[in-house]
Amino acid sequence: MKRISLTQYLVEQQREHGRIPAELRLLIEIVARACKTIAIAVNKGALGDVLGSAETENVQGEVQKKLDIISNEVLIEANEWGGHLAAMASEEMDTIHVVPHRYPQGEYLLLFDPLDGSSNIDVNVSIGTIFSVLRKVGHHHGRVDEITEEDFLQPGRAQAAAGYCVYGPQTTLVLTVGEGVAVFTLNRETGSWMLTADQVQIPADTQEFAVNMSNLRHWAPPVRRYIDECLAGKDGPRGKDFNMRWVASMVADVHRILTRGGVFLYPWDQREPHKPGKLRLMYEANPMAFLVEQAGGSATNGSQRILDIVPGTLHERVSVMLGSKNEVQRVTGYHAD
Ligand code: P6P
Repeated sequence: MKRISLTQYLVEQQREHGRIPAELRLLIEIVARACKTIAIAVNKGALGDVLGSAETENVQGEVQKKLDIISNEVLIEANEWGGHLAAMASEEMDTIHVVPHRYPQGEYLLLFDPLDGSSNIDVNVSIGTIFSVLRKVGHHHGRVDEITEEDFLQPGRAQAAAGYCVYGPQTTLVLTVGEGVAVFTLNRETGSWMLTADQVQIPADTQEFAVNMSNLRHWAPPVRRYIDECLAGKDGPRGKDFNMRWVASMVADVHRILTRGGVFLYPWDQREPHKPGKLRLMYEANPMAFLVEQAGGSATNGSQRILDIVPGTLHERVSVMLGSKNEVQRVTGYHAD
């Protein structure tokens, strides 16, 4: 494949499909550049003053790592001035961040988990940035600060773009604007994102599941049945053996599934029955579901397509089953039984 840069890819996509207007192209390029800055901070590890806890808590009540805060600030500062955005939302911020009056406002809303997989930062396991792009809907007249949290509460099928960056052995940016999934690898000599895969497809079948098995006793029966059948192997109802992977970094687990297939489960469990799941809908499940569906896979919460869920609040959680279409349909079907 001829290696083209992210910029050339975006310009050619706009020329061919008209789905990347200038403001969206600017947004994507700015987020991609911010991910490069985050990658540099992450790669410093113990050599930079970036590891360990920041001794603060986020809206989820989770202790924040220094890199969580650094990554969040990088994304806010990179996106404030461009005139492409009206507001931003982040796992690390209680409320939305409206673009300050001193800058022009644009049509897009950007949501992100600036550094997902924080529990892996200090032990040098792949982590990542997840982002989702929505359009400002409705009509706002007059003052810019009319943008409210309500404007963000759109179902995932409304996304204009979604992607993630994996800070791993390679630094990889994965992106969709609704025309399939493209993968870019960072060329560290030139600092350019170079196209290394396009129109990624997830195999419909798999023999690999990703789940945190230590929660087994807390799962609802349909999930328990699905995993038990995988564990029963070729002599069981599935007639084939399964392998398991669990990186505990969603971007790493999803990237493996986009690369070679698999099914990822973070289901509801009875530990905190009032919570529908652990993962956040707006800036984890929705962008990943958009990417997975664009690559021919499926993503449900056990009963409905994740991209159809109408959000009630910005930081709401959701049960997640995503990946190889036939496996997601099977485990979702067990919920209907
Ligand atoms: P557990 C990381 O903290 C995260 O939000 C996802 O990236 C990951 O899939 C999940 O939580 C891991 O959760 O309970 O296995 O540590």
